[in-house]
Amino acid sequence: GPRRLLIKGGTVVNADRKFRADVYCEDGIIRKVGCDLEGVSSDAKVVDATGKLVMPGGIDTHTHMQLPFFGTTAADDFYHGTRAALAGGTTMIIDFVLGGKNQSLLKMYEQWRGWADPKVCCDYSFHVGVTWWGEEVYQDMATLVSDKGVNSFKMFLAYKDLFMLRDDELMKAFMRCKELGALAQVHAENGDLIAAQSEKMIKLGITGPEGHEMCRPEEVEGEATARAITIASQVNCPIYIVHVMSKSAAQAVMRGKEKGHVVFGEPIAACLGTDGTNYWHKCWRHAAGYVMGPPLRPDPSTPRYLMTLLANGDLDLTGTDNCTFNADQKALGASDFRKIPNGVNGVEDRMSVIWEKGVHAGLMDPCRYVAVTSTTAARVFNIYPQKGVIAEGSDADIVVWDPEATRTISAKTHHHNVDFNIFEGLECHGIPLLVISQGRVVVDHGKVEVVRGSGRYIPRKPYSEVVYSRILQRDKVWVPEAVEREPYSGPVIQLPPVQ
Ligand code: DUC
Ligand code: ZN
Ligand code: ZN
Ligand code: ZN
Repeated sequence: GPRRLLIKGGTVVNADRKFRADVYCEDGIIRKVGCDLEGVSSDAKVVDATGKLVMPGGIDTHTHMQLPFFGTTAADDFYHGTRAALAGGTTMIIDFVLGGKNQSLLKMYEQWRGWADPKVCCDYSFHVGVTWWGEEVYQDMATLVSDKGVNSFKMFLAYKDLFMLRDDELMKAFMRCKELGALAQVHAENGDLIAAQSEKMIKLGITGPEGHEMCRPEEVEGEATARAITIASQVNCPIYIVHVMSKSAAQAVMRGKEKGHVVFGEPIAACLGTDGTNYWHKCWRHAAGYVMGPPLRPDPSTPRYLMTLLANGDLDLTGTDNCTFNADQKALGASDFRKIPNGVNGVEDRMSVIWEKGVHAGLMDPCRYVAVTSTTAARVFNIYPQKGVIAEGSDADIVVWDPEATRTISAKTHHHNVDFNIFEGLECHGIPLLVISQGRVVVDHGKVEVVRGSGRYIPRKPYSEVVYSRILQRDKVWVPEAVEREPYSGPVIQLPPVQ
């Protein structure tokens, strides 16, 4: 028979408002939201949400499950990674198809689908990395948009020789994204500066994890962020800055918005919940555990600063860049920080960390919390209202949240397939009592029961109204014309020949 679920007595929290209501789901879809729905079905499983919040499940905009990287593979695969996501209240991830130069985007997309589909426990989607430029890429982008449900592409200004694009290539990629109605995402760090300065750092004998941050300080991120926004604005293309890690990068995003550009900023759980002082930790394994690109910042006031901007609307939505490596993988860089696989955890703890540092700390209200953890992601990536809202007709991806209960984050109890947690010891208010994916209870008071391979690939259509409305309007206004005037007829000075 149909799968029926009634969530009784809770307070529904959407991005726009909070209200008391029961939520009735059937076959993975929210069918009714309203008061006193117990008469709706006699054979529904009933869960009591009295005194609790009923929120749309989290959408993590940025993960790298089982990414082949630094000669190894990220420890959380699509099974462990999505299981950890669900355990923490995230019911959808958007991962990245990401390979090196000259690789076929289409073939890689199929390869990633092959990895993910048999393993994913929650719904998911893919961004695709554009790491080189050519006719084939240009064509593949169109096919990915029209046939494969991809509406976002990530370009890199860092990882020289591996992923990095030159500015002219970045501009072409922006123009193509705009043509296709796809969203242009940018990893903004200056890859040339990083390459030169990291070599210098090693020569100076600074080979430990602190060198990773010292050779790419936050100005290196701020410069690339401003440059990417400048280039996007020149071709009137909306732009999405992934992993905004520093005050400098956040300020570049704010400056872009202030000038009227369509810029989205995505801070991640790591930079909202911890900081780069950890690179100076006496224990190498501890310090290396935090190595990621861009790095966390040693200025300890950064997390609260970024959270404040996120609360205000200066930054927009959150992901994690979840890309985990075990201590023995991190040890590939034991004598040279350049070889430490870049990546940290986050997919399991993002919802709790943002509740703790955002809502519990008094910086944001529950509606804004839902916006930055779910709704805005759904809107920007064009899967709203299928995702990101508790409403009739939407997918039954739901979290029943206890805002007062606490838990202490630890690698001992997390669901990641990795032996380290960057939030170790952080006590968080706010825990997911129940997590519901496709109308099925997959987390029940700490008991995690997921179904391998049950997650669906969610195709996304181009031209999100949110992303493109202002741009399309501006294109109509901006029609430059040459001034009509008499041709110049005066004397012409003969310049001396160039020596
Ligand atoms: N940064 C990371 O730390 N890991 C994956 C890719 C990236 O850009
Ligand atoms: Zn990146
Ligand atoms: Zn240690
Ligand atoms: Zn990433």
